[in-house]
Amino acid sequence: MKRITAAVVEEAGGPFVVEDIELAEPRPDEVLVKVSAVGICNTDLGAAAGHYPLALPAVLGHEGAGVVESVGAGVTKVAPGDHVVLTFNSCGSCDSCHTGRPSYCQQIPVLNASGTRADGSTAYTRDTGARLSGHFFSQSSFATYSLASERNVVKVPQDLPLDLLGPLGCGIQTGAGAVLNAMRPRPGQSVAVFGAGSLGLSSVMAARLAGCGVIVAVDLMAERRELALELGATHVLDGARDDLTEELRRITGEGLDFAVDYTSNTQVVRAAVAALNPRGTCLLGGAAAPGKPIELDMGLIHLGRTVRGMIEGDSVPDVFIPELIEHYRAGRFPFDRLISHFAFDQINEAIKATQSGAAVKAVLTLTES
Ligand code: CXF
Ligand code: ZN
Repeated sequence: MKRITAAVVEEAGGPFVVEDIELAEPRPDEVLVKVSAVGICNTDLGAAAGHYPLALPAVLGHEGAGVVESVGAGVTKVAPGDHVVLTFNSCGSCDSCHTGRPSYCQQIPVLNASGTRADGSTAYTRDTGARLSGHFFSQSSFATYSLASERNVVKVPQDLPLDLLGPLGCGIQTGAGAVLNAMRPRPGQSVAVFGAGSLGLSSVMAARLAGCGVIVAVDLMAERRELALELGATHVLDGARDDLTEELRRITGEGLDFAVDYTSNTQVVRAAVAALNPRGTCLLGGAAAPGKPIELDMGLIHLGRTVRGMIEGDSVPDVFIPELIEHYRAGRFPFDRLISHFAFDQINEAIKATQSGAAVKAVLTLTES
């Protein structure tokens, strides 16, 4: 057992409370990581609000970055002292995993949002012996130490500050991968991004990197639209407009080649699909409540348009995260522009800043890096 400090959410909608708890030693396929910093993602907030089938109290957090402290007997991928980014976990043995699409793994819910390991156990307990949910995205990195699996640690270079890298494990790889892995636009093609938060702005940067001709960012907040222009958007639109489709058609002429929605607002998605050119593709990248319906014009789809879901930017994290780091080094992907730092014990303030829109991507710092 290891004594760690963790932010525990006690009940749905309640605050995070920083307290000392016990963490079990790594199993043979597990990796103990000393967390340097961790980003806050909307999925953490959804789980804390009780929107996921995960029992509370729980230790959440799934954009951790840190230093390997120790490894289980069977781990060969990393060694103590290695710098790692923690990402989502996948089983490695279903068809999606075998064909290089681990974010569509059959076991995604179990391995990332059940609050336990796949076998139902938890490594997290209170002094009283009471069990806590953890293993969120196989990492629960709102804590000084994280117990990850060998599959969801990604080794990263040691010369970059760890307090920047955590969001590459979820939000930033999702936004960038939507463009670089899922859309794969040809230079000059057009892209519209609906919702210019950390995912949308990562998509904007990736669209510029990919040489897109027209890059439209749509958001309700003027500051976000401003930032989108600085990061590569060629046009911005206020998401409150009721003529989004017409305006997008006016900007693009033939209609959009690609759209990606992060708002999960059905009206916005309908406007996005209607603005596509006949062979255009709209990705749905926002978290929608299970069972939420959407009505789309079947005729538009029949003419050749594609509407599809997108998780974690279709990323193979061991390949894509190092690529994003190289783009960052070369100045082509300045994702540091999205990040605001908060001390770990300021987690509730960081969440407020995330919810108000004051912070695009809040990162909590735990140790010097
Ligand atoms: C999730 C959404 C549900 C599947 C895994 C990834 N998003 C991350 O924040
Ligand atoms: Zn996330």
